[in-house]
Amino acid sequence: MEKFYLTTAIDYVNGAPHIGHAYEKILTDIIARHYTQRCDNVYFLTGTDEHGIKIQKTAAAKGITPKELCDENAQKFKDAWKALDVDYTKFIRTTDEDHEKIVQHIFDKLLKQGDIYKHSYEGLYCQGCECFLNPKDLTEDGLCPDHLKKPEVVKEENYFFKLTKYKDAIIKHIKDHPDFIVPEFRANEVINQLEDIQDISVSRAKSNVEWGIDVLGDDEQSIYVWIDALSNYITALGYDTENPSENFKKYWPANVQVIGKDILKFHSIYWPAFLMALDLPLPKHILAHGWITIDESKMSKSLGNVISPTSVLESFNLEHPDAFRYYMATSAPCGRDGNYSDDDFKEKVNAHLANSMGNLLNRTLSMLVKYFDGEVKPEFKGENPLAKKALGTIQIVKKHFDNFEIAEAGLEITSLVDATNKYVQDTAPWTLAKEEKMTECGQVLVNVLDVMCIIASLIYPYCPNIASDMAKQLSFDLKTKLDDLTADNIKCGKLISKEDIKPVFLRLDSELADKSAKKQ
Ligand code: ME8
Repeated sequence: MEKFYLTTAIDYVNGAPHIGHAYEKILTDIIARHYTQRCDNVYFLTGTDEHGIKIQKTAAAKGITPKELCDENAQKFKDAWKALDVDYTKFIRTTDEDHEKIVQHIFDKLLKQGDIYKHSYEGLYCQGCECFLNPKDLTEDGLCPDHLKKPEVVKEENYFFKLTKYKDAIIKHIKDHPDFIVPEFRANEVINQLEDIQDISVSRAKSNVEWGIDVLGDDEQSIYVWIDALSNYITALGYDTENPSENFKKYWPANVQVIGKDILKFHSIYWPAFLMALDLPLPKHILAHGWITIDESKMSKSLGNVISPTSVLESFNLEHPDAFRYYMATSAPCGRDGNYSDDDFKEKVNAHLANSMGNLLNRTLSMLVKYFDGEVKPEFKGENPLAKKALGTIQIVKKHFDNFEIAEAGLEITSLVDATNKYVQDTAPWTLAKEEKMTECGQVLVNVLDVMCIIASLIYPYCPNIASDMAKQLSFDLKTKLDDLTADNIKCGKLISKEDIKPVFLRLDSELADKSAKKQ
């Protein structure tokens, strides 16, 4: 694998990040970190979507300029991703000057080649979706089905993109590439939506929406959000209509574009059509994840249950985000909705990270110190009955990642931890020591520690801090690529002293912090 380019959706900056946004960024970061274990050139793009009527109105209501609102909130997203160890390569803002300039070139090119045309239009506009809705998609009461708000009637002369021209080609692409839309069950939804697709408005009258990128040579129109927002995936790499950068040539097409199920239509219909019009290849996969609910209900400002990701870290006094990352990524299979609850979070991470994985390492190293003064002797090395399962797990995890089954891969790692724990239970090294079968006892401990290196490596994308603490105590190089891992990872000689053994994850036993402290 020569390169791996992956992107997230870019978030609207009319508010602060919540754990739904965090879920997506964590998932993508986990995929990115996994592929750094398989290839040297991983490029991970995220950012913020800063134009449009919603931002304009929110800023006006706060009595600040849209740019001030964007600056303030974009920083909150960056801060949150830092706290969650989301290690992106680039953070793009759609108000970046070079992005704006390239979007103008893209628009101009499509206009000149006839894919964009001017047209007078009356339609139902939903601000929540930032798009015109088809009357047949509204609820019985005439509301937007996603935002449960009545769309506005908008009559304007706008520029339109000839989406209908690309309909057949998109349907063919989806049918010819069953893994283009992940999970596959969503492809049918998209095909149905394509059936009655119409040309789409790609600009707004400046008199209505001022906060947007200007259309070159037309003072009265600004480029409307989706063509601006979607282009970020190529402008960030330095695409330009005339002279695309080396970086662009190296990384495009994206290997996977991670988005929420609510914006799948834009990514699997509009985006492929724009790319086809620009004569560019389509991304390999669009991964549509599910939505995160809180205590089984939809997160919403009106319900007052919107949770910020950093407040979860604070209320549990977590020194790093690993437990939250692990929980979010394994809470539900990728394309399905997941749920966050404080109790479930505490129970799962205590069970998986503290009791099973953390304790296993701690106990094993403690026995090595107790019986052998922390020394690995050459006679402790030999055939490892856990090797087959451990090496097999690496292959299964890789396969899950290739299918973007991130939760399933996480559970596979837990299953290796369980099998290793069972091995310790069955072989009872403490009994072997009591019976003075010291070589056998040492063999069991080293077998376990060899597997712990594999576990550290596999858990790294989910829990980079815990993995690094594990690797340190095992004198194992976490940068080892997955394909270079063997079942023989522990070196002979003194491995560790008593004072260097430290638990990699402490149980969350404290009383749950006052939940209201977490509400935004
Ligand atoms: O849609 N659970 O921005 P956005 C899981 N700017 N994911 C959620 C979620 C939840 N409760 N709520 C939101 C936009 N998301 C556009 C995208 S891309 C070129 C432009 C996800 O801030 C949502 O599905 O409304 C989307 O993928 C991302 O957060 C940003 O949502």
